[in-house]
Amino acid sequence: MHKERIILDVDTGSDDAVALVCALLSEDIDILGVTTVGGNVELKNTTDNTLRVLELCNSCDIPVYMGAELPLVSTLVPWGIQGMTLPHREILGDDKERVHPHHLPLPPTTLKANEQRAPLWIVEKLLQMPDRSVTIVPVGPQTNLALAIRSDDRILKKIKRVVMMGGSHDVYASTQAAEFNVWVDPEAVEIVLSSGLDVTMVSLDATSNAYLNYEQAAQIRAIGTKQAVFVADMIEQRLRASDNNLGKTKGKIVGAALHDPLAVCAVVHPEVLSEIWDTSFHVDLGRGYAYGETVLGRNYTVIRDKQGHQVDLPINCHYAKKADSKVFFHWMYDLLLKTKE
Ligand SMILES: [Ca+2]
Repeated sequence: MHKERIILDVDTGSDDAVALVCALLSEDIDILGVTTVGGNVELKNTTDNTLRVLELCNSCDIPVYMGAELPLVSTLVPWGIQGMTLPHREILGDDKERVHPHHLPLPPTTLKANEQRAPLWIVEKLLQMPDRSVTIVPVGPQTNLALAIRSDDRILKKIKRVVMMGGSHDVYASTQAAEFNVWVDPEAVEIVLSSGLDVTMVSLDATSNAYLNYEQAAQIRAIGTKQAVFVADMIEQRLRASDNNLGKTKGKIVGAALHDPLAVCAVVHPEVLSEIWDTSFHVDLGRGYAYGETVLGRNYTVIRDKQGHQVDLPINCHYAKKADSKVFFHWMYDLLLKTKE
């Protein structure tokens, strides 16, 4: 059976951890390697957390490569909010209360990341691969992919497509305008969106639309394996971290979005996504209130070619606005059920 060859780029992270578990369990996916980036927590933690998840899934043979700790540009202005926040992620509170614990509640591991750094490995690995054969799945800031593209643009023809978790159109996000993964490294995402690659954006709108609840967490927990119990723990941790929860009914929290595994699901089950706009999105790089916003290319701005004819903005992504939470949950549940075998 044809497997999707992927490189999973993570900032693990509670939902990255679930994305990893699902990707490792899926028989439809062949993971060439996992690359880590600073984001939800610092790079040393995202890497350690990633290795712990690999051990949980008995997948110690999957190579892990550490990537970029800091974004390309956004922290360079000392008074910029990214510059004040991102280098100081350790002070943000107790692990049990956080949406993203510094240390996942898994045993420490002796597994180590490879010596080679992620952007260099991405270039080296992709150049060995057939054309259009690898899907890149970034579910954190896209610094590693942007650095790889800028290092050697011959990799572009090796990439089949990018299925990213990030961007938003309507749903509230890290700032008044920006979704977290794009907000951390806006320039990196713009490099990817401008690269000509086939990009599917699994947006915050879509992931927020496919939230999971306590009942579903209990169903997963009842499977009883260590992987299922861990995933249930992560869902419940996100449900408890109330300030990041969605799906409130009469003020009561009924659901929590698990953003990153939805992107993995979309790689092998594209039908989980709906309201897909083939359109033009670009990232605001202006360092004002909208810095890091994914801006929809409406036809308000008239662009003319050299002959004066109006031209449409080129389509640069498939933007998924909605997702089916039932398809998403059953995919995850069925994968975890296999851990009983
Ligand atoms: Ca993430």
